[in-house]
Amino acid sequence: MTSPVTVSIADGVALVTIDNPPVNALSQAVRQGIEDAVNAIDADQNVDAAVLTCAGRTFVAGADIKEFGQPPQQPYLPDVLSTVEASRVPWVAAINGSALGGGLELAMSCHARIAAPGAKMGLPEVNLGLVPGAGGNIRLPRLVPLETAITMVTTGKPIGANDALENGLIDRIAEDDLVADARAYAADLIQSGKPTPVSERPPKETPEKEFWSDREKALAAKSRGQASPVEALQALRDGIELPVPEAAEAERDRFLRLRGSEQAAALRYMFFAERNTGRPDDMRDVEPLPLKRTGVVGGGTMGAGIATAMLLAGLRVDLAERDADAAENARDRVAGLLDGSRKRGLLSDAAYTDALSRFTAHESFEGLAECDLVIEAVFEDMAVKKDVFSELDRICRKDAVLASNTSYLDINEMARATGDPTRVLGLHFFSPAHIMKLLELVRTDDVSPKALATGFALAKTLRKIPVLSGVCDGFIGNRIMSAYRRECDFILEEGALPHEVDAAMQGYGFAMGIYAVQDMSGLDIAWATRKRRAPTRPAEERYSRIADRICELGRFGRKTGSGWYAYPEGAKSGRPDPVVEQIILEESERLGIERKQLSSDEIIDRILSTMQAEARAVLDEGIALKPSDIDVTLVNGFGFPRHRGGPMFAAGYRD
Ligand code: 3H9
Repeated sequence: MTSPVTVSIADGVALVTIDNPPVNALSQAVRQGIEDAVNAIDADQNVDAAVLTCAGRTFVAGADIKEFGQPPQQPYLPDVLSTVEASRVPWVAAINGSALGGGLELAMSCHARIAAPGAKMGLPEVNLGLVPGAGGNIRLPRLVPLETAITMVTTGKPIGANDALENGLIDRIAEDDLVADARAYAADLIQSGKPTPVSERPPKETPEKEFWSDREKALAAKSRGQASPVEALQALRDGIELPVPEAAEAERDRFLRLRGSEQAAALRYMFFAERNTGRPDDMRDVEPLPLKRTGVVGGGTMGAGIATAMLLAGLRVDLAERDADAAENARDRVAGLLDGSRKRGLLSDAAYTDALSRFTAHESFEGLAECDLVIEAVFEDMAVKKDVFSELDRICRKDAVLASNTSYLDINEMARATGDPTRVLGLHFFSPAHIMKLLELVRTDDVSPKALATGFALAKTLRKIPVLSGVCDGFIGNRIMSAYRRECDFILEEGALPHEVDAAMQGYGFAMGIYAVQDMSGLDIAWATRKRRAPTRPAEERYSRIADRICELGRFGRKTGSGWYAYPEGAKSGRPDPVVEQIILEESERLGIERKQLSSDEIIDRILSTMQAEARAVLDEGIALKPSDIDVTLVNGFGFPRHRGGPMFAAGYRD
């Protein structure tokens, strides 16, 4: 078998090229190839320097994650990198695309680094439940300031070439031809001599004990039970405080221990699950409609968010409202959201102006006539939505795809309001639509493969994670969420209070509990849905009246100053409210339930088993195609802790 690592020599410089598509991961063959390359170069007296480069669109994106479920195979990466660092000649890493994880560790084991202007560098191991495992904790704090090192290892966020240069992670940025500039750099080093290997340099800073313990405490409080951020901080501290050979041994032990952990297995599973939600195999060859002009109906929170998401992805957007005032408000809302992205530093002034110039708010549907795809985001009412669809059917191009952003309603019924149901599908965004990654793609009964393929293409353009769902009340996510929310209300009737349920969920790793979430998003829409369903609800079905009684008092959550919790003036989070407690106690009594204390574990068990039972029904009915799609939905749309892998993973499901 030919090696994925090749060496070619010209003018005393060896060009070492890694070619292991798609992302040049450090598989066993690549590690072996690098080690062989060092040995060959060291033995060749005609070679005075080496340039390490990668074929394809990126530098090395890290260790091969697929190998993590198996026993480590020699040569081990830390040893290979020590060999590079100990090479007789200077090595220059030429970084294009992304240098991530083991890829950045490889670059740091070289004697100098030059990057393309668009390159990104990071240590994302923490997101896989790991810590850098090949000297990253030793070399990084010898190149960059301590704070930069801490941020990089504990958040996993990559930095761009300019930041990398400013922080000392790289030495040069290439001007036009990366490899040519790297060769020139190598020639300079032949003249000036090999720089001191990074692991032989002193750490940039060596803080006191208290510094580390304070940081550890703060990080643990933020990590919601995920172990890897604190482990990464500790590994970095070892890298700074211990002698290098001991630090390397401690890092390796920590890496291998974490690699075998349940959290790492869950995060790895999520990594692949999120990349496996795309088009089903039978749709691989279907051509989507090219998306040049997109349309949105409705400029409320969802409509404006969807328009913003599309503008941020470079699309042209026409938004239709019912009159001039509403159109003006929609324009302000979209401009406000774009401005928010600008203030967070995600959008330059020029990009902001460009995005806004691609946006038009119309005071009627006529402005949507030339769109390739239109998404309606109007009030959740079937009659209103059907009117919108028949109007769109009349005005839009006959080949345009029409989509609904409904979160619960029957899209088949909406499709039947058009003359051509094959062009109708659901595109269910999550709020805030320009930030949340999840997009439920709802397959209506008659939808054409082309319309569905267009939905997948849109998801790709927006860099969102598409999950295919069948039509049912609430689709995958909201249906499962409704089931466990109902169960939580039963838990209240049986003995717990809202803040105890929320504390149990946060203890498990949710960012927020179900009651705090409801207060944040408002209780009125779900109340309207319950009222809509009341006439068809089976009399024998268990039904909790607690939420209805809270809504009857006009308590619709934060926006009204009270809901499941009270929000006294200026309160950032809700306070348990005796009014709500009284309603709960009265309901228990009315139902003849003797209240009993429920532990956090019992509460979580009830929530998880309800989620899992509903998830199995969703699978059995063919609403979701596979268990991992359900996990991706719950993690990305409903705050299920990623390091737990999702309810199906927690139930023992593995891909
Ligand atoms: C590590 O390095 C540990 C070391 O410290 C110590 C070791 C001892 N391995 O995301 P995409 C696949 S931990 C295997 O769709 P993009 C991916 O599954 C590692 N496969 O593209 C997909 O396959 P498919 C630290 C990988 O352009 C295809 O490549 N590194 C790996 O949107 C394309 O991926 C990381 O955590 C991998 N490492 O984004 C980086 N990476 O086509 C993880 C990707 O069959 N990777 N694949 O579905 C990424 O963040 C993104 O993939 C990247 C490209 C930004 C590189």
